[in-house]
Amino acid sequence: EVCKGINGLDKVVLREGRAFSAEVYLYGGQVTSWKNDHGEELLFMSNKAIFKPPKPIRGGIPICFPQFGSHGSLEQHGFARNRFWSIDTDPPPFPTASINKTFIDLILRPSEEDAKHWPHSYEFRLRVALGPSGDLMLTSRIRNTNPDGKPFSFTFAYHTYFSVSDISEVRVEGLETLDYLDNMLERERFTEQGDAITFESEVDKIYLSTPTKIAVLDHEKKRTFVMRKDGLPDAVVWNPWDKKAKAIPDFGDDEYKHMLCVEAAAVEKSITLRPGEEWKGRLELSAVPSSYCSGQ
Ligand code: TA6
Repeated sequence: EVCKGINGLDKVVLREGRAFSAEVYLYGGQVTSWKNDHGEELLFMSNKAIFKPPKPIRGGIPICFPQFGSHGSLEQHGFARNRFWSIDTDPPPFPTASINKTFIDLILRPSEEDAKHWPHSYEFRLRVALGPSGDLMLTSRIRNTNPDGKPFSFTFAYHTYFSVSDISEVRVEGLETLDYLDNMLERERFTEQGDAITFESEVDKIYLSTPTKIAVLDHEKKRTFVMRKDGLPDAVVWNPWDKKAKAIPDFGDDEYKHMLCVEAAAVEKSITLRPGEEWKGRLELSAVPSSYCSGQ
């Protein structure tokens, strides 16, 4: 249902089963909560998150569009996460994948202000769906509606903040041996070593041509987040660690220990749409019990 969230901002709550739930704010079209059947919160939300436009909300799943990062003319990660979306009452038929799910359809349309910096017309439809087993699915459909025949290009990310018990006991599987651009070294290209990725310092890497499925294993909780993606070839892995965390005003000093961003993205190669063309990017998250013991 639609209700008032923090600071009176509108949010939609989706519920399934005993206690599965998800929340998405119209501000930013941002998922801010995803709970399992025990009502446990699975996404990280900073205690210092500022739910006040035009600041982006620190946590959940910010939408980075039409630009990932700060390498362009727009604000960092583009404007979609800093705008008010509306509920889409007449969406075009969505893929059948959403059948028997509880979902909400949101839409973002260009504003005069944004057109000054990104002079294109588009429709960005976002469906947030909660499956009967509590899996969370985000489907973005972006269409070029330029009347003047002009194509446009964009980069994109679902900037997902996973909640983890202890970052030093987290492992990521699925990115081994892949090339990545290191955002801490001017996006210089490297190749990842051969075994699962673990964390002991700041990391900010854009993995390229990644598999559909990536796993984030939380040792203490004996829980694995499984991320499946379509239309999003890259995956960004980010933890600010202590020094960077202290420098981020809406991020608690110690909170880096309890979060990891693994982001389904299209960064290395931008996506180009001609008028009338539509791009679809899907993210599906599930949280399953895992028998992972650290150091394995
Ligand atoms: O996801 C990685 C990243 O690009 C990092 O470089 C860091 O800036 C992070 O995004 C958070 O960006 P934000 O604008 O939300 O503070």
